[in-house]
Amino acid sequence: MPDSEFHPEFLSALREARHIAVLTGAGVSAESGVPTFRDALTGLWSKYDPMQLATPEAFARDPDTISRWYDERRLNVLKCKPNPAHLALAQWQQMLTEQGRTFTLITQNVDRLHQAAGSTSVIEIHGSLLEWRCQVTQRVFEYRGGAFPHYPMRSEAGGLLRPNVVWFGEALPEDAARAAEHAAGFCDVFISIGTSALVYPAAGYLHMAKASGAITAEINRDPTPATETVDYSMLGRAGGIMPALVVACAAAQGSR
Ligand code: BJW
Repeated sequence: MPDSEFHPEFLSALREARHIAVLTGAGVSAESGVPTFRDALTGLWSKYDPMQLATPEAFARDPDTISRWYDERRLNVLKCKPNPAHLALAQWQQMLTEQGRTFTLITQNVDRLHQAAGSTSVIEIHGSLLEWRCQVTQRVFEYRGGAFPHYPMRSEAGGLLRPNVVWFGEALPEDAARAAEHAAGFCDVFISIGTSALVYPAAGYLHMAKASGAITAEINRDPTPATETVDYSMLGRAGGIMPALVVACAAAQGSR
């Protein structure tokens, strides 16, 4: 996407902004080979509905199947590398921080690819696939090894190990939720990237930002329920648009 295709008033808002907040979703990792949440079920898993699997009730009913699903996804994520969208976001954070501005990255993604790209202080509101939590002690283990030897796994305390992600009906981690809400209410520009904007409370952050007076934008392959609400909508691949946006911002800043 050439710079000239970004709305000049959007670039001007980014140039003036002191605080920028970005919310990312599965679309940002799609070009790394991580299936999006709603596309995640292929092959043997195609008979399942992801909305039914990502619940505490499903794990209680069938911990074997749910552990297997998450372990397969964990093994896939470990093979994936950050793509140009992740790298551009990390570069943008560094650039803005050096200019004394704040950049807050809130992610719904559970793959840790933002961190692998070099982003720091990432707010993970839906947890991480690389971590598992003992249901008895609540102790969290990061596990980057090969497939688990059997399913479900138990901790040394005897508790079932569950993925340390946030399932439907569960509360978001308190610190992450507080930090995300603060960033949404405090920013001058809020950008939602690669998310279907269907899952709350994440989808509400954009509305919070707008209500607090921020300029809002969306970058997504397909239209979403937020498309009509945002000030600027850019339809396309995050891996194409994000690097071009960061270049355009650097150029606009340099010409001040
Ligand atoms: C590209 C692209 C490319 C592709 N470039 N783009 C208010 C209203 C209605 C309902 C609720 C509400 N508040 C709460 C609810 C209930 C529920 C909810 O939102 N339900 C809706 C489905 C209706 N929310 C919850 O239950 C939340 N908890 C909660 O509110 O708790 C309250 C509570 C308080 C106190 C005590 C107890 C409870 C929790 C939500 C947790 C969501 N967890 C998941 C699973 C994580 C683990 C896992 O991965 O398995 O998080 S669900 C799933 O959705 C995952 C994702 O992070 C999340 C968002 O999905 P995302 O990222 O948007 O992905 P997709 O696949 O949907 O979309 C990808 C997009 O990318 C598409 O649009 C493509 O076009 C695009 N794309 N390629 C750019 N290259």
